Amino acid sequence: MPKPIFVLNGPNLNLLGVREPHIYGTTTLDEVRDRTAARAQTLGFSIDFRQSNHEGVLIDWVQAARTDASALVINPAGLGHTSIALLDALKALTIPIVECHLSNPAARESFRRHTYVSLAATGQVTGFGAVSYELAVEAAARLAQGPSTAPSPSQGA
Ligand code: CA2
Repeated sequence: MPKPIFVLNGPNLNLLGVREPHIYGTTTLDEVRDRTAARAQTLGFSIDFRQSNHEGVLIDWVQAARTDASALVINPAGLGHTSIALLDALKALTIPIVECHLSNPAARESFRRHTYVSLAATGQVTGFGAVSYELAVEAAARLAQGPSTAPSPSQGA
């Protein structure tokens, strides 16, 4: 079994499904965790799903991912727009990093259009609600498995 994919969640995401359902939907973070775990399992991975309201705790978990994770999915929430310290921690990783958002920050207020996390991320999945996490973990799993060995069309018979 490969190392787990870390799925880290930033401040206020513990309120998911409880407050502001018009923006973030009615699915709770526990339900997101269960769906994401199920998708990861079909891809041969487990997940380590965590949430904190504290920047330093998230940074400690990012640092732990250096040795303990196959890949990292992170919804940094508001910290994505503000935290250079979180970016610095992410830059120390060599594993794939997928930035994940429930909403589409590019379609919201202008201050959400930039994230520091995107400077370290391999890619982003945004705007699909809870499904963003499933797609992000699928991308992370595929990246962690390395390049496909399937022949490209130009290599065919
Ligand atoms: O769309 C996302 O996933 C965000 O990361 C959510 C952040 C926001 O600051 C980002 O721009 C986009 C906010 C997380 C707060 O989550 C809540 C959930 C329910 C009720 C209140 C807050």
